[in-house]
Amino acid sequence: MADLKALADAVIKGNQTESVRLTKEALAEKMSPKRILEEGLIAGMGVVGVRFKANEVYIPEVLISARAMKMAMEILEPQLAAAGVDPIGKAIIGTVQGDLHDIGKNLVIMMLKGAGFNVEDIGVDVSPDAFVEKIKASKPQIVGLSALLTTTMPAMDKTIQSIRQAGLNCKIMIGGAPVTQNYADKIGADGYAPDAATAVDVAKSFLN
Ligand code: B1M
Repeated sequence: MADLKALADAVIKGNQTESVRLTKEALAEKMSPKRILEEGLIAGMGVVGVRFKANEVYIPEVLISARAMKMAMEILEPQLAAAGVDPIGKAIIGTVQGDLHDIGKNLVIMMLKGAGFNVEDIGVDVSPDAFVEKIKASKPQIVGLSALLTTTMPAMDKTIQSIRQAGLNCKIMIGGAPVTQNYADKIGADGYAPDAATAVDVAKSFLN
């Protein structure tokens, strides 16, 4: 019988070979893809998120775990789609105009995917108009803006104004090293997260 606890452990330890092997084993035993996702991969990334928040593990460990999850997801995703398993929510995330930093954004995306969200990465240096167009095309419930420079924080304000003026119905979360809850309140963002693990909590709170 495939061991989902061992699969979760493989993700926690960032053991890519084991996460792939155990996912294949579980599928070969006809275990439901949803169960493999929830009790194996998401359970493992959930533990990583808790440890990251508690400063028990750091960014390199999170990236290694996320890679182990990603490799297993590549095997699982077609089976999930075939079984009609829906993601818990849809998000698009980008770094705002003028800003090329993407390491934090990518980490947020990995953690959200790890929590069961369908996430579209729209890249870096994304203009307010491009955000609006992407939201119109993809209709996400959640839009994430990342900025790492004090000089690009005003682009978050402009982007939020453009999204609101276009009348688009979505929750907006912002984050990045210079960003604060005060700034989020000031520019009318729906939520702020100081780190990738908290971003998952904020995104989930939007769904309720
Ligand atoms: Co840049 N850079 N950089 N840089 N860079 C900083 C940010 C800086 C603080 C360095 C410094 O001077 N000490 C400084 C900004 C100063 C300021 O504005 N106050 C700076 C500068 C000035 C610049 C340039 C202007 C340098 C120059 O050319 N003169 C230039 C700007 C280019 C541009 O964007 N237009 C530049 C360029 C670069 C590189 C290209 C070399 C590279 C980026 C590579 C890449 O991202 N692919 C780079 C890097 C790597 C950094 C540092 C060293 C590291 C940033 C990082 O990745 N951190 C950074 C100094 C530092 O932070 N020590 C620095 C790790 C990452 C996981 O953390 O991104 O904060 P972070 O993400 C966290 C949270 O913030 C949060 O979750 C993440 C995980 O917990 N989070 C979100 C992030 N986005 C979120 C979104 C959310 C929620 C949470 O919801 C949607």
